[in-house]
Amino acid sequence: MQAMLVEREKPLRLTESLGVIVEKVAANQRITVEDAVMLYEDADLALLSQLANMVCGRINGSNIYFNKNFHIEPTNLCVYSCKFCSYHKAAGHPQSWVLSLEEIRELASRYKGSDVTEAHIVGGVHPKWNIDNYGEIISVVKQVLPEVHVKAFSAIELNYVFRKSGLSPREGFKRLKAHGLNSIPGGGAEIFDSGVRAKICPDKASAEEWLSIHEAAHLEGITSNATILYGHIETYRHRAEHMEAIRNLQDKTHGFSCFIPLKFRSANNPLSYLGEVSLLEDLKNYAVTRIFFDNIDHIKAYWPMLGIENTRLAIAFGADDIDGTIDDTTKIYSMAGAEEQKPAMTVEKLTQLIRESGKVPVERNSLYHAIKYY
Ligand code: V47
Ligand code: SF4
Repeated sequence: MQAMLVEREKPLRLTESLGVIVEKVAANQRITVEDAVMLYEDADLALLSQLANMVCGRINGSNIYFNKNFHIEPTNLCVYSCKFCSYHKAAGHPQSWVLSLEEIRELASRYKGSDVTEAHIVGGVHPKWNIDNYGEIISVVKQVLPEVHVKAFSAIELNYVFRKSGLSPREGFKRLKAHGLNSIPGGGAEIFDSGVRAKICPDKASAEEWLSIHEAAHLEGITSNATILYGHIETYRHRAEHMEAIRNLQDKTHGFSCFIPLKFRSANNPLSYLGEVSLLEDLKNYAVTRIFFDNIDHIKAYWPMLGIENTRLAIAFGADDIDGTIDDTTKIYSMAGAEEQKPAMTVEKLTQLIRESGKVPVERNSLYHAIKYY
């Protein structure tokens, strides 16, 4: 793979610079923030798809992963008020909820005897809950489903409750591990740049806090995911610097399992006036993300956010994981206007989607070990 992949009509200097990046990727070398910005700004989709597929194929072959999972969203009350969020509601609002432990037990019981392997638990930051409330939620799920992997609580929920309970992050994780916590999801990262954060989520945990929660998780042997929220007011440089911070932490801890680009969905929130970026921008972003992370094996195209058709395309731009069956148990994206208003997919549908993309469907567990090849 040489610089000849680059379009001929581009000005010579630009072609040469893109050519250097192509050669780096072909030689399995790390690209820089500057390179990523250049790919965002100047590379065409055909080149991005080729490069992303090269990187993805090197790591994952033809495998595309999914899992059998369900979500529990204990509450959508939240002490914060992120401007992109369509999900949180004030107490007493007709669309607000707080699940009791009995309701959580009942929800988990629906999956008893099924072959679901993961419970994804995440919600708003309840103003009154302490570390014991979070621990009890995990315990209840583990009592009903002892074999199921519990991936629970974003760094935002954890940062708030650890502080409130006077625990360092590592002490907090020790407590939750004793209840059965296995890993943590990637939410709350948004964009790390403090100027952007001040505008879109001024009152919640900072980039440094998000990163230190994940570092502490990794040091306690708890793996985690990482996200980026793109397509609002950020620049390409903000995206690239955000990814660099995550890549740097991964060099230290090796605790991130996957990276998940989350597209800003604009319905029903104070940033609605921004609208949404195009599908082409989504595909470009999957590709640059895949090319950038030489130390995170998996890039997730989260189908309830993207829609099923677009997920198929994301696979052609470097994504190798499409999340799971979900079973209509999450409201975060339906409330923000996503096409999938009742997100649920059977294994047949997931595997068909992957096969139609010319890839091999692989059911995975939460640590990305293959359970079954379809
Ligand atoms: O942190 C909220 C995002 C996140 C909107 O780890 C929005 O496997 C777009 O982190 N438009 C929570 N995004 C969801 C999350 C997640 C999802 C799927 C899988 C995993 C995983 C994690 O959702 C929030 C925020 O970044 N979000 N509102 C919105 N209007
Ligand atoms: Fe709360 Fe999360 Fe919504 Fe922010 S994104 S307001 S932290 S529920």
